[in-house]
Amino acid sequence: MSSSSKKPVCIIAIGMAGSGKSTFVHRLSAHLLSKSPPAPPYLLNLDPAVANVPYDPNIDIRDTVDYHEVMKQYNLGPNGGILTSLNLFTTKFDQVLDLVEKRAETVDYVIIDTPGQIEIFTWSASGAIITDAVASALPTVVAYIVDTPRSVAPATFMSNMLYACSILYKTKLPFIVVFNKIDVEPHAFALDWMRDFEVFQESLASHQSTTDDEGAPTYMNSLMNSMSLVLDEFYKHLKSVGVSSVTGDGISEFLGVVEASREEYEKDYLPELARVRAQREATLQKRKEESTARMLADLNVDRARDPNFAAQDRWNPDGEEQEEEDDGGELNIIDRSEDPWPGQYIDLTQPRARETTWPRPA
Ligand SMILES: Nc1nc2c(ncn2[C@@H]2O[C@H](COP(=O)(O)OP(=O)(O)OP(=O)(O)O)[C@@H](O)[C@H]2O)c(=O)[nH]1
Ligand SMILES: [Mg+2]
Repeated sequence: MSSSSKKPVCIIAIGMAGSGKSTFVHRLSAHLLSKSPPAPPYLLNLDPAVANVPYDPNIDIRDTVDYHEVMKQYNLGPNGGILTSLNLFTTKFDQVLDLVEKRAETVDYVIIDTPGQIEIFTWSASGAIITDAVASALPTVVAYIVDTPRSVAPATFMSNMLYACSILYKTKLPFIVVFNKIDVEPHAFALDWMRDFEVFQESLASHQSTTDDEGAPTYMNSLMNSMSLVLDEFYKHLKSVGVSSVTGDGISEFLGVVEASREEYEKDYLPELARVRAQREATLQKRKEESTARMLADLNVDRARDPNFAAQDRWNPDGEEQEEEDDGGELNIIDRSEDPWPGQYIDLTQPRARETTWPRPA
């Protein structure tokens, strides 16, 4: 793949807790490093609560926010702590984007690993801000990681797919369903279910607890039958691929799908982004004009009522105080590839185990 002319693709790994997001990011990174010549990706870890990540991130939220300290100071539980840490990190995300953009010429992939609790990223303001910011800067795809062995029950499969559906419609980004852990459970059953909803309904009917004591379909069964029809439409907008983050199976195929998704981003997402932006600008401009017109009308009424005051009501440029200028703020997002980084801090009491020794991007 050419790295000079094209912008890098950003892959956001999202998925249920334990579905294998971090392992997938690690496998993808190892795959890219093993290419000839090696194509090291730019890796971002957004999980503040993870003890060890199996890869060496270029930007790590843990370098900026101390999750335990956030929990203590704001008196929060684990999920509130992760959410607040992510919110705090998001306030500095412009710096992250600057660092990523600096690498845009030299990397082919920017890969983002998200926190274990899926809703913290997908249903929070900061998750939306991060996704939108990245997607406006780079071609972006969502890799929705599914724990295949845990999705063999039709009900679990369907709830996972409904979640995927909600993320697709929320982000509107190219979407790849990654059936992970196929070394344990091949994903052929999932493909069959997605291809033909009748096959899914048959599996549903033969599965336990879909009928009550009298043999009538349960409410759950009827609901899922109807939902499978809804999802049938959703499946048409999806690309899916089976991988094993442990053996590396399917990773090349995944990268092929990412390349196709880049085209989809350029063809569908970018024009839509431009349209929404233009619409927002037009609405804003209209509102500005309306409020200016209203203000001028009010001013004219006031001046007509009190002509003496109107004569004094003039702007005096000498009376204005100089506003203090913002110094731009210091840089406090750390790019680990630039060693040593400003404000480097090493907690000697808690050495961080970094087992992998992948060379960091030059
Ligand atoms: N057999 C097998 N195990 C896997 C695979 N991918 C991940 N795992 C295992 O699944 C478990 C969870 O993997 P993680 O990568 O930590 O999952 P995660 O989604 O990042 O987890 P959280 O961030 O805590 O939500 C680990 O024990 C992994 O070894 C796979 O392809 N095959
Ligand atoms: Mg993880």
